[in-house]
Amino acid sequence: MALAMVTPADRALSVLYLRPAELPAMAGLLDTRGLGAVGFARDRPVGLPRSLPQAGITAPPIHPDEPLVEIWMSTHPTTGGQTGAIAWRCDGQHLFGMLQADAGADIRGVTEQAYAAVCRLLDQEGYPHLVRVWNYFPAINREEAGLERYRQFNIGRQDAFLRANRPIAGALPAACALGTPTGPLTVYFIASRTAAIPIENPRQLSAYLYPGEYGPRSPSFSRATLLRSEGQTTVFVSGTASIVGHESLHPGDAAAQTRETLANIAALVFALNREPHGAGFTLADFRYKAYVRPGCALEPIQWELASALPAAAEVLFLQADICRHELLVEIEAFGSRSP
Ligand code: 3EB
Repeated sequence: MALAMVTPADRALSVLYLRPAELPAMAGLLDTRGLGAVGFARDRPVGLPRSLPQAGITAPPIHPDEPLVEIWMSTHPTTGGQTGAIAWRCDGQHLFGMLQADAGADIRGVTEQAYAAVCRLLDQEGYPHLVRVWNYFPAINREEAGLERYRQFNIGRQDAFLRANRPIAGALPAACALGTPTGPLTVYFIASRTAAIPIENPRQLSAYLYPGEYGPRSPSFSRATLLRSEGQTTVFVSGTASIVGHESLHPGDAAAQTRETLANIAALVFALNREPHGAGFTLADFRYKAYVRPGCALEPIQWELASALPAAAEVLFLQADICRHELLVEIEAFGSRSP
């Protein structure tokens, strides 16, 4: 059973979540229309489709409580290749890429190299616009050489964008950055031949403008991106947490953090609605991925989401560390409409 699927339109992106046992029946479709596969499990997942860029991430699903595979699909035939450490696949409009690198002692340097490789690939293949990036690496909140690893990651990411002559404010991809207990740095991304429209959140300071108290370099991401293609409007909502302005609110209170996060997502959808192609999007047009810090009870978070989101909204809960130690929950979303 597919847990969810976005209705495909012409040259459209969709995402589905499958149990590993369901993959063999999908093999033919994945070979022709698949863009990439991401396994979420406690351990290295088995049986990911070998024809696609793929990796396992040790952010285990906690609801449903079983390994899941996130599959990005196109409605058009896909082709791909391997460029250095990056496995990629594209459909003429979108390029999906997957990179893993040993995240040992120098997360800053490893991040910079990874993002430099991503920028080079996108320019070479003619999909220059980074629309959405997912980042996962171990011990995200650990201090190393006097600076938290997440803050080091931000230096590496921004330096790579600067060296590639890319903007570090304004036209940035939607993103998320989560901590895992083990494993390498995993960066996977969706890029486009055409530029996306960045959306900022009226309740939140743009992350790329965060003041120095959150680290020597600000995080390089937009609150959301809106991508128009022939037959589809796609919206990627970045990881969103209980941050208002630039401050974390409700430390230690997961239910209150969830309510604040939902208020942030609602405000973002309001901002999205002011864009010509974003008009009419509602919370019902998205599917959600909620990251919950280990040791934090799931039920209050689930309850807050159930009372605020439309009844049919699909939410996948994963366990992961959030990039500020006081944050317990972070929620991202993907939505699409056609035409
Ligand atoms: C925040 O709003 C919470 O560094 O790529 C959310 C989304 C967060 C993306 C990133 C970080 C990132 O600052 C953390």
